[in-house]
Amino acid sequence: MYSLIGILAVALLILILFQLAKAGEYLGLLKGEKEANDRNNQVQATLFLGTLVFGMIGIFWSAWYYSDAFLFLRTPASEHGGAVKNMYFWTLGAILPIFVLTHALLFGFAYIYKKDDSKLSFYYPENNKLELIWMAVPAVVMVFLVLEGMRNWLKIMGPVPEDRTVLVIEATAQQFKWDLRFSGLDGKLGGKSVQLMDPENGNPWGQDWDDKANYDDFFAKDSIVLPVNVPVLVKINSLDVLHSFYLPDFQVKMDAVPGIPTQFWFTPIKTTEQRRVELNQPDYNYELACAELCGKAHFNMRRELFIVEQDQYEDWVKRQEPLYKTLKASASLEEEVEESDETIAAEY
Ligand SMILES: [Cu+2]
Repeated sequence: MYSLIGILAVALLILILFQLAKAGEYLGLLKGEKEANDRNNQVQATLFLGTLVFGMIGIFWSAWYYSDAFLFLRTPASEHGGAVKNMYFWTLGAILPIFVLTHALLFGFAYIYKKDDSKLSFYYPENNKLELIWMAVPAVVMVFLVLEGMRNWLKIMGPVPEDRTVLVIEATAQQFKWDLRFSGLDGKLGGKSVQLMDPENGNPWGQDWDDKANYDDFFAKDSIVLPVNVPVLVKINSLDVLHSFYLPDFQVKMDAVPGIPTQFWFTPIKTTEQRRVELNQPDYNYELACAELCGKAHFNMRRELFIVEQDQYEDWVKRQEPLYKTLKASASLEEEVEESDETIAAEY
């Protein structure tokens, strides 16, 4: 409500200034055309200067005021998160001075060089040295930023170093949920195939039941639990539209694209407990969010994520029921039902 009143007040102020300028112009017209133009130029130039000053104050004030809401300003909870955060500040450090300088020149010149009959304009068509400098400096900065970005990209998207055991999970997105398949304690995700997809018979992801690695694969039902200090490789798919697998605290995000498998890996370095202490928020939880507006219930794709010690993780895994086990239980139940139907039929 207050912000609405604020916006209205600013809009009204601009309107009043505009009307005052107009009134001044008409008044000037009565006195003479030239005077009116001069006056108008003066008002325009002052407005340019005001835009520069108030615009800059507004930009820096809002960045400071909302800094708590920027998750990327927090200490990252993953191994490579620090590198991503550094890149953000390198980029900001490179563009912020340029941003301030170009805007000061743009609006400042409009004020300083407003129409003045006592000044003559200066014809200055080109300066090769100047052009070379303003092409070369941004080019060098860009090359540095891109190379640093590539280096980190290859680290995050590339294979996990061979000397580290990795936990592979598979995230399949659809409107509006994530299905997260864990490899169980054998550490292997079982094979699957599009041909085997059979949602009606409880195999929506086409898991191949001839592959024994599938027997202990399970889907995380409510919250997701991951062990601390273990590299997690996330294999990402989508069944319908674009989604995006986003873990803000860990500085990782990857699009889920239908038909194109994507992946990344990250290593959580802080348990949920440690994060709660660090932020001094006893109820704080990590979250998995969909970062691609994917439809009406996009917000519904949010899931809670817990980072725990290895032994707690193993306890959690033991409590999960693999899909294979669920299917087998219901199949033997069906057989029993069929059998009893047959006995009943035989009796009569
Ligand atoms: Cu989504």
